[in-house]
Formats: sequence, C-alpha cells, structure tokens
Amino acid sequence: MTAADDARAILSRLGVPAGVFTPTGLPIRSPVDGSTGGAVRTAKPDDVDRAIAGATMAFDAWRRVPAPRRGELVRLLGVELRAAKADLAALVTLEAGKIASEGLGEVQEMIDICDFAVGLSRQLYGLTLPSERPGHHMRETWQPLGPVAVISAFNFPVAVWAWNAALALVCGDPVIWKPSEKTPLTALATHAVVERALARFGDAPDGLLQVVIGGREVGEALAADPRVPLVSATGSTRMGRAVAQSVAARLGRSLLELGGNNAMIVTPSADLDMAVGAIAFSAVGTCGQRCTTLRRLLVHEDIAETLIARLAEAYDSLPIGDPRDDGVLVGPLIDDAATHAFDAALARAVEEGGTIVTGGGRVERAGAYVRPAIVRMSAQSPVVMHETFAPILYVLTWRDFNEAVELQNAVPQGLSSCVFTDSVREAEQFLSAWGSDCGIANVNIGPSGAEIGGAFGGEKDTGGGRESGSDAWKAYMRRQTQTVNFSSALPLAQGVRFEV
Ligand code: UN1
Repeated sequence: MTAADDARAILSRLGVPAGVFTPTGLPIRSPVDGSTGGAVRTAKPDDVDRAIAGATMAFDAWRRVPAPRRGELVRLLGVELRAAKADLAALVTLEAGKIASEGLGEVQEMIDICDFAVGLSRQLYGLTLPSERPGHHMRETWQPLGPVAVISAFNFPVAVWAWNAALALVCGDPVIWKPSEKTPLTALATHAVVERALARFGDAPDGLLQVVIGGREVGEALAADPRVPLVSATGSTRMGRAVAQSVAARLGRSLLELGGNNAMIVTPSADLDMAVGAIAFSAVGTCGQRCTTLRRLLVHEDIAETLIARLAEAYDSLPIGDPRDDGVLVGPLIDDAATHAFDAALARAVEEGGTIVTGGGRVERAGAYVRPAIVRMSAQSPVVMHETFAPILYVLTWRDFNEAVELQNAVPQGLSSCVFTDSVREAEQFLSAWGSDCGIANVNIGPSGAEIGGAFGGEKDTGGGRESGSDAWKAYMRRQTQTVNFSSALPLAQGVRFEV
C-alpha cells in the first residue's frame, strides 16, 4: 500500500464520506513516499458564497447561545479529538510528513486549546468602569463578532485551525476553514470529528463549522467579503500581505501569523549540552518547516568552533527516513518545490560567501528527503534575511552581547527568539525593552514548540497577530462600551449643558 492509500483508509475509518473523492480536483499526495492517489472535490465560487451565507445565518443563532453552553460544544470536540487522536495524528504524518511523535503532538495541541477554550467560555470578562455622571453605570462587554475565516498552512494542518476554531466558537463566531491545498485530507478528517461533536451537542445551527477546499481564489473570496469580519491567516508573508490589503480595503479585521526567521544567541556561559539538544529539535524538527524553526544560530566566537563541531556530529547521525518509523527524527519536506527551494538557498548561501559545514543534498528514497544543513556565514546576507521553509541553519559569530541582540533583531521577521546563557544580566537584557523584538522570547529553550497557553505570533513581517492563549480571544469579539442611566435626570458628560 502506498502512503496515499493509507491516508484514504484512515479517512474512511474516521467517517469521511466517499463523496469527497473525485477523479479530478485537488490531488491527494503523500510526501512520505511521493505517492499520489485520486483527488478531492474543490469548491466553486458559488460554494464560497454559500458557505458565507450559511455562516451568517449560523451566527444569528449561535450568538444567542450562552457562552458556557458554547463551551460545551468545544468540550465535546476535545472528547472526540481524544478518541480520534491516533488516527488523526497518523494522517498528519502521512499528509504533512511529520514524524509520529510530532503528529501526536499536533493533535494534542488541538486538545489542549479545546480545554483552554472550555474554561474561557466562563471567563470572557469585561470591565466595570466608574462613570462621571451620577446614577450611571458604565461597563465594557465583549460581544460575538461574526463569521471568522481561517486560512491555514500545511505545516500545522490541523492545530492552527483548532487554535482559531476553539476560541471563535466560545466567543460566539462560526468558522469557515480554508486549509492548505497541500493538506486537504487532514481538514476533511478533522471535519468528520467535528460532525461527531456537533451530533452529540444536539442543537448547533447548520453552517457553524465549515470547510472549503480550494486554492488561492477561495482565500481571496473570503478575504474580500464584508460578511466575514475576521480573517485569520497563517502562511507566507507574501500571502499575508495580500490578505491584509484585501481585508483592510473593506475595513475588516485580519489576524496574521506569517513568516519567521528565528534566532538563538549562545553565550560563553551557556550549557552546551542543552543548547545542542535545543538546536537539533528546533532546527531540524518538522524538517525545518515550522514558523518557529531555528534558522539563525548566533554564537559567541570563543565557543563557536566547539559548538559547531558538536552540532556537525549530531547532524551527521540524524536518523532521516520514513516518518512513521520508530526512531526517525527527520521526515520529508512537503514536496519537490520545497526541495528545490532548499537546494537554491544553499547554492545562494555559498554565492554569498557561506561555507557548508554539513548536510545539503537528497537522501536516496522516494519522497522529498533532504539532509539538514549547517552553513557558516560571515554576515546576514540576503539569503539569511529570507525565510526558506527547509532545514538550513545559518551560523554567525559575535563578540559583544549587544552586537548579538542587534543581529537577532536585524531581519524583517519577528516571530520567535531565544538566548542560551547562565548570566542573569544577559537573559534579562534579552527580555528587556531593548532586547529581542520578537513576539516570543525564550531563555534556555529553543524558539519552537510553544505551549498553547501563551499568545502566539510576532511582529514586523510576521504580521502582528496573536492566536491561541492569553487574551488572544479578544480578536474574535467586538468590544462594546455600555452606559446605563438609572437616575431620573439626564446629565451630560464633560459638564455640557443642553437644555430644551
Ligand atoms: C507554526 O509553525 O505555524 O510553537 C505554528 C510551535 C508550535 C506551533 C507552530 N506550537 O512550534
């Protein structure tokens, strides 16, 4: 059986109706062995319109449901996800190429955000504010916003939808999901799990949770439609810029989680055993295809040779292969286009003065398998400034800690960052107002693998959005300032007199 056949078998086990498959449409493929097998139906322009109309109707009903009851649907989704965890994770592995443990971790991330959102459904707190007028109450309330479009990327094909959907649901918003064209199967499988949660819930309105499979035109239609007040998009900076402009043109709201170019600063006092482990996971985990992947290693010149030698040794023994196999740590890239981008970036790095320490090139097997690379650079040349979604780690050295922080901040992206140090001074400077300029800043932890409890996202070309934990839920609601006059007079604010 090919991996594409395996994927179809899991789909039918998860209850996805056979009707989603068509002879033409979006081809089903697996990066695990490069196999293809059939296609899934894609949306026509009318389908997008119908989905938005359905979500608009659903919103009218769902916003009237008390938030803790909305939380009950998310609780049931968490229960169904737990039951489907093994199958859904296996499908993530087959369709996105993640190793088994990371596939399971991705589904766990969905379950975690469901648990978070269930609690949140009783904590959508507003404020009471002192009114300057006698006999008046003033407060701030958070109201449901309306249909939310979620445009997600192949690399976290289901977790990022869950971050958005779990929060949107408790906030009172329907969700229309446009998954990546590269990972339609995991979206369809997730939707089958959603259907089970909806059936157990009983009386959710039709159109509350929808999936629209298709290409760029689906995303464009969702971004341009004024009936969709919030568009949450994850992907490249180029895609995010297009979405943001379209949404802004109609004065809608966008929530963007775009490219990263994440760095680790390693100082002379760092625990190098810990640093090597963190670098390996964050630079080659998910085959370098996380937004939070470590792409730049900024190491003090006194320890550079030692650290690079240790890393080269670790890289040379990396188990690369079928992501379903025990012990494998590096699976395939998503497709051939990604391997070409990997090759091209390495060639460019050499042209720009870089030296390849280890890695580069293909692993001889069917599928898009490459050898993760380490490249020494003497400067942050254009290729280093650019996010290549592949396992390439650029190494640069520094002498002064301020210089290291400057290098870290000198790229267009601002997602995640970290420092390895035993110095409180360095750690705290890194976390200060003149330290890391990223949305995520860690000490003695790599830049990837964030928990759902914190707000996730970053600055500059990363798009400025925050998803997942903390108060990210506020993006899915509309703030309303309410003032109630319970006196029998009509005093005006600021002492204005207007008597008729
Ligand atoms: C992404 O790559 O789009 O912090 C999300 C992490 C994961 C999420 C990554 N929890 O690496």
